[in-house]
Amino acid sequence: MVALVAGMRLIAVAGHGDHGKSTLLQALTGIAPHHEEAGHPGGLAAEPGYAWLTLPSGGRLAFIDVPGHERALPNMIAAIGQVPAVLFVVAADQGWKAQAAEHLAVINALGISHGLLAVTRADLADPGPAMAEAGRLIAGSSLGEVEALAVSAVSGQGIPELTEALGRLAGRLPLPDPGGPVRLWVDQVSCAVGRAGEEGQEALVTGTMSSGTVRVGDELVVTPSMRPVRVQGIEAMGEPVPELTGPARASVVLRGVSHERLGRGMALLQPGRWMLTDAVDVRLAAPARLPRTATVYVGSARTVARVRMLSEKIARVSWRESLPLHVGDRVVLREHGDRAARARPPKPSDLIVSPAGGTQPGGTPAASQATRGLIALDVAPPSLGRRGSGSSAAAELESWPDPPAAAELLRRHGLLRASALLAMGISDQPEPVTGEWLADPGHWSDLAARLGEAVTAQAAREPLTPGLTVEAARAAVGLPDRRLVDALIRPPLRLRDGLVQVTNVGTITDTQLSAAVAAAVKILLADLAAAPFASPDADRLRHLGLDVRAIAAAERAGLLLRVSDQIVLAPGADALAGRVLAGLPQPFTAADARQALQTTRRVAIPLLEFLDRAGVTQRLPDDRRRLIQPPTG
Ligand SMILES: Nc1nc2c(ncn2[C@@H]2O[C@H](COP(=O)(O)OP(=O)(O)OP(=O)(O)O)[C@@H](O)[C@H]2O)c(=O)[nH]1
Ligand SMILES: [Mg+2]
Repeated sequence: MVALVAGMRLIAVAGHGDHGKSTLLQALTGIAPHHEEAGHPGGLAAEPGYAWLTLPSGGRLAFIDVPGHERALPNMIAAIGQVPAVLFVVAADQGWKAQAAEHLAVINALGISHGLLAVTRADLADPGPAMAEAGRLIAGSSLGEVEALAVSAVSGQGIPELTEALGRLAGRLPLPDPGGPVRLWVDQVSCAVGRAGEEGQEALVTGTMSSGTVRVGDELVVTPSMRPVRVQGIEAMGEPVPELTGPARASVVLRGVSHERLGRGMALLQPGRWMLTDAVDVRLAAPARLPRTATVYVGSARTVARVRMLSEKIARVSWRESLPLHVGDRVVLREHGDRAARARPPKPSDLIVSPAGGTQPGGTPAASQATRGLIALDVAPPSLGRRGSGSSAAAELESWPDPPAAAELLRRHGLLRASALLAMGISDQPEPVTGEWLADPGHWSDLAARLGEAVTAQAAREPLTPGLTVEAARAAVGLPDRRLVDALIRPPLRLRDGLVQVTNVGTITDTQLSAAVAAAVKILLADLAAAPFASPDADRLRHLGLDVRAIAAAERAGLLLRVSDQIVLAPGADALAGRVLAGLPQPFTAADARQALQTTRRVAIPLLEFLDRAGVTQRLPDDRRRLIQPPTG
């Protein structure tokens, strides 16, 4: 039994209201899809129903019967979000209708790619025209060309063929991943029938689980509080089961929480596998100009989101709630289409439908709203500061594959804990550089260079006591953990008596640089620490006694960076310049660079030429430049 349930394939049944979805499901499965909250004002089902079927092969299909009424669209999106396949139902005598189009738009936004078309009520009209029209429209969506069948729930025509086609569809679905991260989006909550005296500490929740395995006895956490709860019982396809693997529809009895504290839009999560986020960088499934605010549907939650377009295809979307989201997840965005919504955008209190479920506030005419699909690229995006940083972020994110992998996230974040990357949804990870820390290779060598610079600069400032404590080195490079300093110490750096030192520092300061030159360089570096691109002018150099020979010696010792004969900067100023220029819209002019580096033309031009030679920047025929080797971090 466990094996059979674990092998369940989940299929959503979508289509215009009253076209015969529930009746067809009953004809297929013998089960009248049970709707929890059947008391919808219009007399129509607002909540998803549920039915299941055992195929002759032994495989089992579970169906989510999506409500067709336009006011139930949020519930429809919640129900369909985790489902890998769709049975699209169109009535032969009615043809393609508004809600069918809405459902297809949601399916397309979610990127669902497996489906079947059933043209039902074929006893009432010739199914040909409806099949041709629906087939054509569906082919233009993420479902693509689908197998189409004419059926009648009344005469039984086509039902065996549809069962066979569903079996073939199930065989094409991706295999469930029992080790995937568990997330069950709650859409219905009720009071579990607990043992005497224990009421109030148990709840029965129903929802759709996208992946992973839940077992009786497991501890899960509930969003947004991340309060732990214990799984007391699991029911799937009408029977209690000891464990269940998603995608699946499940009812779970929870211990440790009262049903009054739970509601639609919350999720049950496997501890450690999720992070909560209120901002996400997304790719638009199709390029569009999004409004500044819109409603976003994440699993069974919905919220008003602020949208900042970073390019035609990339946006940062943020909201007030804390929602569990993974890199690669799809969410649905709907624009506030009608006048009423524009005049009064929904307040946060409107957002998540109350635990009682049922109707939603607003009742916005659904047909006037544009539905868009968003693919999460970074669920913990760095803050966007300066102007222009949005466009460089977009340029980077546009180059990411779908779905992004550890390499992309590390390139963007530089350093991440393995547990944080796992909670973002990336389980395929590189070897840590130390302990739990993962690093982007480019950023890591940049950090090693910065540590070397910090140690060398200190040795120049204090030639008699060269060496930084590990904590001072950590702070100088801006590392989040001292263990990273240890991991970065490689020749010529060494750790001696608790100090990070450069092995050859003694020889250089003593023999190659006179005390006077070392002192002069120390003064120069102190100036440059305050204004890294304010190279001293010829007068200042002469005044300090730094002639061409002394500067060359200091450069050999790694104490100065000689950009040209007249321009000297602190070691590492080139990398710093690269990082500053990376923040500019590309390509940029010399004047842009001068301004960003807060320096003069006297310094900016030789520095840019230096960076050109070093392969950091490239000079274009129109004299503008672009960064060809963006520094990481
Ligand atoms: N003649 C005929 N009538 C059908 C057939 N299938 C459904 N009906 C009728 O069509 C009406 C709507 O069927 P439902 O199954 O409730 O439709 P639905 O798509 O589930 O509707 P919502 O749940 O509101 O979205 C009912 O009166 C059914 O009896 C069929 O194959 N032939
Ligand atoms: Mg129905």
